[in-house]
Amino acid sequence: DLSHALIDNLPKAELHLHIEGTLEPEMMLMMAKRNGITLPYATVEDVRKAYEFDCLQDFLDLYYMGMSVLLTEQDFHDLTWAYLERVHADGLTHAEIFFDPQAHTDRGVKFETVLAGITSALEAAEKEMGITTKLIMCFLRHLPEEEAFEALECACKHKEHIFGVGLDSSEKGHPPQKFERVFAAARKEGFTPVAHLGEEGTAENVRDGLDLLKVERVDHGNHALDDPALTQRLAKQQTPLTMCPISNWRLKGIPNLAASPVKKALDAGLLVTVNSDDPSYFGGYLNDNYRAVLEHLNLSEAEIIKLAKNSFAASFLSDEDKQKQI
Ligand code: ES4
Ligand code: ZN
Repeated sequence: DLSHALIDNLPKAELHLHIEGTLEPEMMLMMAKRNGITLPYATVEDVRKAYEFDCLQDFLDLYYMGMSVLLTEQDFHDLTWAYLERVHADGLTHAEIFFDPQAHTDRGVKFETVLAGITSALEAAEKEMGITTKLIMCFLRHLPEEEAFEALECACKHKEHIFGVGLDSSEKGHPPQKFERVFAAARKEGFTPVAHLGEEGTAENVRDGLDLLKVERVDHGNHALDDPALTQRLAKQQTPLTMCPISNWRLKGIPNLAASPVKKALDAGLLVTVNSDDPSYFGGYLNDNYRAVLEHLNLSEAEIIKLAKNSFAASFLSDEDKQKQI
């Protein structure tokens, strides 16, 4: 119908997307075969059936296992290209993409192999589809600070390809404080800081991310809305939040899509955006997430347009490039 056509045709940016979370079961099995890797799945149906999660950690366990098939530069290129081609059809014109180098270097894959494969696909997408991109390297928060410093050292050799640093993986037990020093070093090196905060963690984590890590954007940020003073601060500063409705639902952060905090964030005047997070694992790409909030939160067409405009406003495009896209 009309609203769905509106969503499909609106230019949109995606700002919260883990490239390893776009690995579709078909590609996973193909790469397992091509690289001689054994997985506990025989068929695409086996893989899909396993994607039933009770919490973030349940998902992370399968996410790290799934990405074990990614070994070569070609693998990272194919993965990235498939995502961009898929969302190009959804009206996506700009993407700010996370990658998790430590999940690969820990398996003996070179940082440079990962980066070269992703980067060549980003360059091809710009040339062939006009999609602009930025790459954000995430530190895995369940690993020691020292290992995050090692990843940062690698990133410093490739500043022309890496725009920002992020923080992902298990939020519980790994508060922002743990990465205060590595974020200070990353900012000093010129990387733009963001972090997953308030996904399973509390409003206090979001506040600490702002104050200690000095993040310029909050990934998820759901639990910021539990705290009225913090909500006011985010509205006043217009700190962007990259929310992921289907992800929240599939990881049981919310009981159903009607409980997504996107509407509450819009009503509070926050610079909120809608994103897919790990579309292959959660069963929805960018437009599926827009349709989910449209239907379950009864959003108006004006609110859908606002979310699409917010996606550019909240991006790290230059003001000049934003004007071209909005
Ligand atoms: C993630 Cl949904 C989510 N939360 C935290 N870390 C992640 N890494 C990939 N997806
Ligand atoms: Zn995420």
